[in-house]
Amino acid sequence: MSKISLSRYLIQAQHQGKIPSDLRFLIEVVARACKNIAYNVNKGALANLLGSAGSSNVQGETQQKLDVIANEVLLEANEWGGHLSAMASEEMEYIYEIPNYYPQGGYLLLFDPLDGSSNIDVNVSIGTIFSVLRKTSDNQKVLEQDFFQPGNKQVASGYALYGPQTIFVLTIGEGVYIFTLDRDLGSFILTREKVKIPHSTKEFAINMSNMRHWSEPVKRYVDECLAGETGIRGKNFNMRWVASMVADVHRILTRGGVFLYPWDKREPNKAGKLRLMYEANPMSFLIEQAGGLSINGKQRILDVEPQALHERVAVMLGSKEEVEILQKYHTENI
Ligand code: AHM
Ligand code: MG
Repeated sequence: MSKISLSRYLIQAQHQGKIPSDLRFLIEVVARACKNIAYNVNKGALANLLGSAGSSNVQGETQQKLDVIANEVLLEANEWGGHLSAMASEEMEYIYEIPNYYPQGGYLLLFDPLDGSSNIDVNVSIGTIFSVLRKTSDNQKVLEQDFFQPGNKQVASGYALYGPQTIFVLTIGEGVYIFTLDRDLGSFILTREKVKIPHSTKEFAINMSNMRHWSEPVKRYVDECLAGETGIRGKNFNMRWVASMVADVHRILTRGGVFLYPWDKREPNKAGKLRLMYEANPMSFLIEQAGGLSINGKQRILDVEPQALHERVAVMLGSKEEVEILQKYHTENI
């Protein structure tokens, strides 16, 4: 059978009435930008691209050179095609309206241009996360409030993973499809379709160094995993933590598992570390499309009504059975 490229997959989806042509174009442009980012990530020190950019983003985090480059690549690729009204990024305090000398489109694009920044300089997997919403208001000028839609309104989401292979993972609300970059062809080729996360697992992912700050339900859950086969769970668990959400989520999509970045007592006023609109929502859409669950403790993340562009949220996602246990512990703990 001939190989199916991302372009062919998207054109077929368009012909089947699953996506309109402007959304197809949008996703193709994002994927093209990810190829460009992959090229820069590969160059690394050879092109003097490692290290700090000497600036901070709105969250007060130091920006790496590649954070800044990836952000620029995504903005430049997406601003002229006529498919967008505006973009928002982890690296920009305010939304980026499409300049009026370019045609305007009906979509809003959010992204974390390079997630897992702490892994850039140590050559560990990093990725780009994106989320697509419709602009539903009629106002000519795009407002930040136009972005404040719950994740269940996303029309597409995905990520690119820059690891041993460059992988593009996508959902248009019709299951999860995985494409691998064929560098000889310059194309993303379909390598897995209709991905399903196993409902049960023996693997969890959490930054254990924060254990002393966790809430009771999270402590209880992890303690029970650590107790192994002689404990209440009756099985031994393994632990993984890449510190790149993209890589951790990709492992869960591939072989199951559960990922937690919960609220903790370090900064009690912060809902969590990860950002709702361009990290948690796009990943939650993928996870649910693959048969998993994603919650902030008690609530489905996709139902959270955003109040701010850079809002944070606690994240617990992955294999259904594990997330259900976590939800039960959080609900019992009221
Ligand atoms: P970033 O967007 O600044 O890279 O932060 C998000 C990353 C996630 O990819 C990862 O799951 C988490 O931060 C790791 O955090 P920690 O270093 O606290 O373990
Ligand atoms: Mg990030």
